[in-house]
Amino acid sequence: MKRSLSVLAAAVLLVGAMPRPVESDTGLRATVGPRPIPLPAVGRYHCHDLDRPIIRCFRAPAGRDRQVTRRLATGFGTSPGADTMLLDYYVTFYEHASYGGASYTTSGGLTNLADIGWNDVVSSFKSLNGLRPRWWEDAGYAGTAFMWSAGAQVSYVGDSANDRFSSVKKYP
Ligand SMILES: [Ca+2]
Repeated sequence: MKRSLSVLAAAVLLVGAMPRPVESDTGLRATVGPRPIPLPAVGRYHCHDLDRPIIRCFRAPAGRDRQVTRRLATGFGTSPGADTMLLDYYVTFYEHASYGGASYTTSGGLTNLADIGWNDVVSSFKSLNGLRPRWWEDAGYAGTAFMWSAGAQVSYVGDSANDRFSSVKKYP
């Protein structure tokens, strides 16, 4: 009995050490350059999801910002419907106050920030395109909602909201 238990424990350890699948039930998947990364690792990088369902991640925010800018420059007028999609990006959010730590620029709703390693992490954000995010303390846009004015640049969300957001979507 003891031996079979230790074999089982070893098997569990082995499974635990295997890379997690990059797919989630949201259909999102993530890369750093050409390399796929597990979705929960997204929270350690600087990413954007303008190419949904692909989340593109970078080791520095400048890499992400350059690519977002390039998408905007090349997107307008070159591909049907592209401007609508690109104008949908509405917020960059940050791990720490004063726009520090990991960051993420999104173009769509994120029903469960835990999927991408961002649950209860956000401390500051910058609204983009004159839009704004609406945040919820629970996944699935549930629980207490938090919102600031359109275009708000919020260097600290405050003690009552810090590290509490679990879902987000665009609000006009
Ligand atoms: Ca935080």
